[in-house]
Amino acid sequence: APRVPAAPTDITAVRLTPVLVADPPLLNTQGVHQPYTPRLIVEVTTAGGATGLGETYGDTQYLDLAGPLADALIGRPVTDLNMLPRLAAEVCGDSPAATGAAEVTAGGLRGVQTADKLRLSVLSGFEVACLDAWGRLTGLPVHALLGGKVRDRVDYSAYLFYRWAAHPGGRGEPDDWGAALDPPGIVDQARRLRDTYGFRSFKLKGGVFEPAQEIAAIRALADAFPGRPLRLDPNGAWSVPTSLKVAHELRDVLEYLEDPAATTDRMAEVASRTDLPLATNMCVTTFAEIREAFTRDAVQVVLCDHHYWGGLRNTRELAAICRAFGVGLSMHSNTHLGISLAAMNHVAATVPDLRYACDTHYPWQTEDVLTERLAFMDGALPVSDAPGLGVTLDHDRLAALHARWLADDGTFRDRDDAAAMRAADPGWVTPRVPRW
Ligand code: GKR
Ligand code: MG
Repeated sequence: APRVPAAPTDITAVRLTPVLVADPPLLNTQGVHQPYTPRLIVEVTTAGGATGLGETYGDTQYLDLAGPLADALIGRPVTDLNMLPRLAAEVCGDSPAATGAAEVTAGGLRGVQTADKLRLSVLSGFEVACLDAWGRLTGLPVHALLGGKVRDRVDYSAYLFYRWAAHPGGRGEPDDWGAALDPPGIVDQARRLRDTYGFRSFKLKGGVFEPAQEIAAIRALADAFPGRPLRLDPNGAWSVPTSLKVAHELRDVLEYLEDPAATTDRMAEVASRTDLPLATNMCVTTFAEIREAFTRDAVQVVLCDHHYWGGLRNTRELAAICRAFGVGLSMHSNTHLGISLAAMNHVAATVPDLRYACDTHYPWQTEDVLTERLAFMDGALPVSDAPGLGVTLDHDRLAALHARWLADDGTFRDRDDAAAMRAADPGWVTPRVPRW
């Protein structure tokens, strides 16, 4: 049959490159970050000669789904974004990651894991790459393709972590941050992040030490940065009474308390007995979880992550639902590179009522696959008006981080904070919640 000439927006190639990115020894309630964390870089090329970039989680179960989806995209236009979920369900439906045990497994730090959520996380990387390519073809920034920006800069908060000076056994890449394991260490870390990037609000990853110790760290931050918005996030490690005690003790200094308790039930109970707003990136992580949490007033702020919510356009849908319920919206982050940060910045720029500074791990990632790192100014990222995401891939850097992934014997290809902790504490098991 005669070949139909491809339109400029038609996808002609999709390249998937798993990488391992250096990650410092940041502590959380499940363990410690691995020396290297997997991410997946997606490149979508069109007949018109544009290549768009996307990024998502790079653990094996995500890679298993990304391959078939990449094949299925060939010949489709980058503008066909509403088709992505159906296409992903069709091509990924019978993959091992999308069946059986993956149907619902309890949480981790990002809430329930379901086959749908896995697929959405994978397709988010493709959605962003398609938007980037579409923007490059038309000369429009991604925010314009989402309806246009409503702000020129997006605020971010300093993400503070208890941490060791180095990974156990001399693994990983060294850095000069030193250890932060007590209130003065956390305040020093906050000062350095403020001085370097201009951040004006501060989030402490908690659930690592006894709550009294973490309360003391927040008090020390409040003394060091009077009036600045502060947040504490133990990733669901506390019981309802502990959550209430912390909420009571920190009610005058916290902007919100993030995921003090691990389930919607417990969050609802906490919320009913404190005026302090509760935020979550754990109990509302899918559209299916919204109704119960919102109607029970279990959470007052949802921290969206465009990866597991299924992309930038779904993030805007979530924002609309939050608006309807009077629930605040901000952004969650996990270990990520500049492509994801650029994507997050574009969508954040389009959400009308973004009242909280977004989270980002980016300052902890000294490696990137971009020719130029994104630069915070006064705690904010300017919104790019360049075509697409406005970032450029450094092919050599990508190749180097991919070579690290290829050379890995499987130890780091799936993020496992408990396993990383066992390098220091061989008896460590993922703590049961509530831990305190
Ligand atoms: O990077 O250790 C970490 C965080 O705990 C991350 O895994 C969480 O998903 O940052 C996240 C959060 O806000 O819960
Ligand atoms: Mg959180």
